[in-house]
Amino acid sequence: MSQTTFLVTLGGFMQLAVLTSSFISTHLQMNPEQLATLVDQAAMDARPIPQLSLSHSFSEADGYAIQAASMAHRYARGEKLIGLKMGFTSEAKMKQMGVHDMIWGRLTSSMLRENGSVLALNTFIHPRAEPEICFLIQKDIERELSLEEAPEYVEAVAAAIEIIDSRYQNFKFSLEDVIADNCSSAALFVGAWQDKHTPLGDLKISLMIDGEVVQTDSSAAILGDPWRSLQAATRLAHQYGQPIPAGSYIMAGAATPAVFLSAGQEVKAVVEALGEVTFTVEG
Ligand code: OOG
Ligand code: MG
Repeated sequence: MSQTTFLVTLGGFMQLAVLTSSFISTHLQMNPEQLATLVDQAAMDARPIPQLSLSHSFSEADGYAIQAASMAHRYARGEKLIGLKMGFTSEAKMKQMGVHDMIWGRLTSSMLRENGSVLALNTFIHPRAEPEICFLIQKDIERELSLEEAPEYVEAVAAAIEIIDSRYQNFKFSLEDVIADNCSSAALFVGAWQDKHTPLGDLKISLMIDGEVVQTDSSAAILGDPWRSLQAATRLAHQYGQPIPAGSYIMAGAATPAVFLSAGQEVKAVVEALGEVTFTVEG
């Protein structure tokens, strides 16, 4: 090959390379609204997608913007905001998922299931259950509350189970990814409401499957006391401009790792002093 031919060939190749990479980057660089559509569609189709952070670099604040945009799709379909959930408020959860900070997401009317009901698996990708504590809000919250004033805004507390179902392949994500995916929120079951004065700082929380305890810990694993999780929820909601109206549910986050579900299981969470909540996986 003469030197000229070589240079022409090299030039052509480089031009092609530039064209290809600009095609790939315009194709991959989606805006928050387009990324929100991806996670929303994955949830609707129950089909996992690659982690967004593999093709896009974005911040936690961007993750919350994507989450808000994906929720707008749900509201447009008629789902109502019923509350908020805290995530990664225990060491056990952070360790299981390989992340380092707490997060918050939104709960909608379509996620709330009746205690004791049957959960069909076909609308989920790879659902997991985790035992939780839920707060029922009594008065509108529009600012960060102190730990001391929080009880005044709460009506009752209950044992709960959260179903999480990451829209990402293999349930693998970065903190930004999981925030964008509304913190894996998929469904929740709430037990009978109990006196809000019940001390929550050191209650035994267990998840049982078919009568056997599969996870157990103390509620102290949740930031030392689940009330701290509620306090953090008021801080984060205020920071991101999300009001918490009276009647909202606030999930404090799991004290234990989450457990994959399979057909036919009887799942129950038992929280000392608060009672139990249960569902059956369709078999
Ligand atoms: C994210 C949700 C975390 C909790 O209770 O810590 C969460 C996930 O683990 O997929 O809900
Ligand atoms: Mg949870």
